[in-house]
Amino acid sequence: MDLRNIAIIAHVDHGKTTLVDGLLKQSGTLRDNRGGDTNERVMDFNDQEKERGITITAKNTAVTWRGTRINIVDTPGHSDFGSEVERVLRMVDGVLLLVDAAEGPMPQTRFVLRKSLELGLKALVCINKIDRKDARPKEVLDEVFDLFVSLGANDEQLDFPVIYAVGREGWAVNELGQTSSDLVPMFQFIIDHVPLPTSDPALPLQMQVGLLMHSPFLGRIAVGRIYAGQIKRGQQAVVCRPDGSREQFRVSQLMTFKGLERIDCDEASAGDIIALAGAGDATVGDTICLAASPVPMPAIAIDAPTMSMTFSPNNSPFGGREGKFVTSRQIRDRLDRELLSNVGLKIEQGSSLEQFVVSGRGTLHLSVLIETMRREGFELSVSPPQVITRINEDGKLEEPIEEVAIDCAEAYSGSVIEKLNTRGGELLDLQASLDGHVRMRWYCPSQGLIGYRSEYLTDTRGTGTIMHLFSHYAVTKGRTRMRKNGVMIVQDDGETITYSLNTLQERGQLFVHPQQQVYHGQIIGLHARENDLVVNPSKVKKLTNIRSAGNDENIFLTPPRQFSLEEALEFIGSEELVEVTPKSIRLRKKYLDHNERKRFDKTSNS
Ligand SMILES: Nc1nc2c(ncn2[C@@H]2O[C@H](COP(=O)(O)OP(=O)(O)OP(=O)(O)O)[C@@H](O)[C@H]2O)c(=O)[nH]1
Ligand SMILES: [Mg+2]
Repeated sequence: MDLRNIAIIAHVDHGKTTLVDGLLKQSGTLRDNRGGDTNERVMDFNDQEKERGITITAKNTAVTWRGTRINIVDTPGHSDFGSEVERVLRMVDGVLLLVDAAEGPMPQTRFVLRKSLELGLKALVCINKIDRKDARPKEVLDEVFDLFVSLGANDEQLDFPVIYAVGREGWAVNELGQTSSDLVPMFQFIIDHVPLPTSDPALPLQMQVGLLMHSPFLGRIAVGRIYAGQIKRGQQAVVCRPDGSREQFRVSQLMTFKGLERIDCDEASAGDIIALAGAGDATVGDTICLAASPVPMPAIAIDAPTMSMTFSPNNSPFGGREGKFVTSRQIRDRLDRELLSNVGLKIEQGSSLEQFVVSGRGTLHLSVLIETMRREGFELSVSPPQVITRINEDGKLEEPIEEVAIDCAEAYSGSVIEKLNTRGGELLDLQASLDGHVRMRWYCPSQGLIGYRSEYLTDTRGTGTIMHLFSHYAVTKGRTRMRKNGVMIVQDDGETITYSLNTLQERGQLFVHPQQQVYHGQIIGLHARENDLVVNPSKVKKLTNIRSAGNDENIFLTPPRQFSLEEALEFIGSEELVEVTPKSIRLRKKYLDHNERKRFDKTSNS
């Protein structure tokens, strides 16, 4: 059977997964048994992907169209999951670069295209969402061309084929102005332009693992492309790791893809993307070879992480109340397991045996892991995100700098510029568009961007977009992130009372409801001033002979501020932690004891 291998790459939200839906449906691969709305974005099947509406892990599927099998890898567009894209590009022979017809190329468009061109992959361009009212497909095509040029594309790569699409309505056309009611032009486009796999079936077997899947029946499943040779069920094979170690196994099950399913097969040969059970501990980057003639492939290179957080067991007074897994041993085992499939992640021992420094691409990369762990029943204390610095050849400290792309209404641009300036940003480019919007490009230290997203959304009344992506390392200008305001810290363990919360809310913004259990050292509010304040939220009103203590009915409390996990992580300061359990997210001081904390403050200030 004819074969094509393609990855769909783009900036976040440019419509990759929606287009894959269309390809699955129109090739007749997806049985319509899910009904209604749930049939949308079927490749985003993990819980957090559904809830957040974004793709988190790269996944593969396959469709058959007029006798050709097309292996398709859907990739995430959010920059925090960039390593997911990097690791799968070696599995394919071409990429379909989707670009939103209104937004044009964005930072992640550049990143994924650069990675593809570096690997010498053929890039096909799809200007998507041409139904948008603000679509400007011709200009966007010019911008895409400029992007190829700026990335140093060769003549052949510059001569990229183009197609126009409305992925959500399931149609594509080769020229603007043409009409079509389906994706036939898209299938044909892929078959015409994606090079055939050139891998040689006569050479000894080489399959490199690019993805891992899990099945309750088969256990771990290794997914990858066969670069050379053939593989048969029942064969003796060997896993070759980049560190030189090897592990023999028997291929107990061999599968190819069809839509969301895996179909058993007896053999497969070079060029195809397959799944394999029984390969022991094989992990991403390992090569699977025949036991008789092993030829390992080089490891997959992935950009280094730029941000880290320290995970430790939850040692708050409420530790162990809500979770199943609470010990440092359990946390370490879980993190070790995560390393097997989460290729962009790095884990090191922290300053004590109980602490683990977990590094990744950004806050979201790490918070998705924390969220997964809490859903599994883990409790953790997590330190605030810290950028990973390095020392250059001249002995100077360097910090990661990100490229920031902003699109907001002109009226808000003043406050955006002011804020980013104080956060160490450097404005590169500013363009006003006809519709009263301003587009800006900035360089800003990663450290300065921590916590900025929520401020930005407030400043632009939720109407602006902001994207950022690691760009390079530069000598640090020594700005550190500081929350301007102090916090309100609970004095003694107890339960919050409406009466006292009412007095406290005059002094700042509260994070707790009445009748909530709190502990000493917990953070329950933002102080309106710069200093921290130790408060008593459990104070009962003094009884007088006229009124009773319970007379709280007339008190109106402003609803407390609720934090998502990411917001909590970006909110806390260096001597603070986020306590994460399956049921709660609490903020706390690292040193809960008030005297101990004061002692620490004195020593660290002197
Ligand atoms: N107007 C318009 N909107 C579309 C089209 N295709 C997708 N969308 C919308 O764009 C949003 C993002 O779609 P997704 O398919 O999740 O985008 P994605 O590229 O997979 O996003 P990530 O995987 O998170 O990077 C959704 O709200 C879609 O409904 C289209 O052709 N036209
Ligand atoms: Mg997606």
